[in-house]
Amino acid sequence: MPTPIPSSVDALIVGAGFGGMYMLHRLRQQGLTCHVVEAGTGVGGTWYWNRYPGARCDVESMQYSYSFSPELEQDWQWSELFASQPEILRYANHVAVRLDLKRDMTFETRVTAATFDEASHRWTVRTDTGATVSARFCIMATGCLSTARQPDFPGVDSFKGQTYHTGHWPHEGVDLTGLRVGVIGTGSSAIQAIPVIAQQAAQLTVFQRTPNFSIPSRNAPMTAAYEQKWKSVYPEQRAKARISRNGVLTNPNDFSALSVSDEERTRILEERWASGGTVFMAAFNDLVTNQASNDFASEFVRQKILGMVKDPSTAALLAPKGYPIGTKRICVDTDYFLTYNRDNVKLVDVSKAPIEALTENGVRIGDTEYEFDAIVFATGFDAMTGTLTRIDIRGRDGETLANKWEAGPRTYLGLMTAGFPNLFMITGPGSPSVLSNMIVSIEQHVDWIADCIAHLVSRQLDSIEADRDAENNWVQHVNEVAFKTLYPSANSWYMGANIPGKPRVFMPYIGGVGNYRQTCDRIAAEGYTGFQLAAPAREAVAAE
Ligand code: N01
Repeated sequence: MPTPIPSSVDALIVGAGFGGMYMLHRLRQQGLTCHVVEAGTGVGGTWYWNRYPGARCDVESMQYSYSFSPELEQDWQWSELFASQPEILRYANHVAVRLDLKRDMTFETRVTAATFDEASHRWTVRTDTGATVSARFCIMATGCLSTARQPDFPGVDSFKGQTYHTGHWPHEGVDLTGLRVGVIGTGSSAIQAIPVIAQQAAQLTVFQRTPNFSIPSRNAPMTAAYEQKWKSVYPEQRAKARISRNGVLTNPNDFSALSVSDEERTRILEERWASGGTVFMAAFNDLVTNQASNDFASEFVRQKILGMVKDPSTAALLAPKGYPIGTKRICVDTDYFLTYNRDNVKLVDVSKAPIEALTENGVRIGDTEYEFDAIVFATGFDAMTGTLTRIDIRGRDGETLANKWEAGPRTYLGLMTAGFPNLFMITGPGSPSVLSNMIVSIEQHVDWIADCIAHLVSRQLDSIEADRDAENNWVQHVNEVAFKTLYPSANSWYMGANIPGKPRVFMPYIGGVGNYRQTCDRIAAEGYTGFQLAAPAREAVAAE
């Protein structure tokens, strides 16, 4: 029986991932009454849902963890350089127990609607269990990649075998041993899952529409020396990450790929390839802004792929072409390309001849039917906006968020959207979010929101709302910065390109985690420039 939801709170938080968990902790510390509503049966967000084989984080575990508690970061021990999904989920549960978060959380309950009442300046939030809660603040900690994109192939329901989506993997696990398995998609999730599935399945067929650039992770067991090295300098390292470009310490080279000789460029790329992981993209400072520089890095990785895959036609299909490296989310793998050297693995190119239908036996392309016992949809997410616009959120004058964002998301700083007072988003569109170490960006947003609410409470103000002009300027700025880079040239989910009919808008803010933090801090220090703070006060929020 889920914990009952109180009928009235100061702050209602939607989602019990890393954002919702820390938000609850901060606001409780400030004396607010708060409650978290979560669709899953437990905490962890992304790491609760994405349980597919091989799931792991591509940010180093020493950097992918909360930094707000020195005791927590010193106590917790990671077993690998890159933590696996089960270990990150254990960490999330450890934090929830340690901070006693679950007593203010209701699980197995999905928020379906949130309506702003102009007279009381309060939100009425509804759930799929019929609960209604009144809240002064509504905080969407709903994640950027939380609405799975289920493919709508004709005949999808006629397939007699099992289908799975990587983002909704069964909690009890799936035994694919000895089965004929099809995987549709070759994004980050598939690239992690395929090498593991290939070891279990009798036959694995991968349907690839767009090949991806992927860098070997070089994952390894954590050593005591490496862990201690980090833990002895955590405060300094965390401070550096907060003002870095992506919230990850990548030891970036601050010079152009064009400023060095051919030999030196190759030497640097080899060095990055050998050390592994996304730090590859920090080999030069212009890989995502200068086509010529990017061409070198793209070609370097293409040659690596061609060198790893034995069958020349499979190798040629796997080598990405037509978009610059890094402009679709760079992938990180363990033996992904080598997996295609196995006798039981086959690659099918669906870029020109797409999957037409699912049949009762499998997948049909033209006259060919591929027969399977199980099909894995690694087809991604309706990223950044999909979860928010699926909730019936209504602000001033009954305007819905889905309607307001019809031509693309409009936010001020990715934190609020005009016309929706006291509705905050953690890592919303228009903030660095998915272009950064998510935990660094989550902590920054939670701290900013908590400080903002403390500001309102201490001044007995009713509400805060983004100004339309400030929002327009921010949307324009987000767009301008994006179009100074190579990112918009790729058909990526950053651009909404993976969802038919979704507006093509570059959704995250690419101006850099450090710059963005400075902007948010300055705006707060100036008394929340670009926001309207409602006065006179009705009542002190914390005293409700
Ligand atoms: O999803 P994706 P994902 N027929 O959208 C293909 C994060 N993440 O779940 O590129 C055939 O990247 C689609 O093809 P195309 C990370 O931010 C992080 O893998 O549209 N194929 C694509 O290949 C990541 O970027 C980690 O042409 C179809 C694939 O499905 C994000 O999550 C691990 C198709 C979808 O790839 C999403 O990754 C995992 C069709 N009809 C995920 N429809 C780490 O931290 C779609 N596709 C390591």
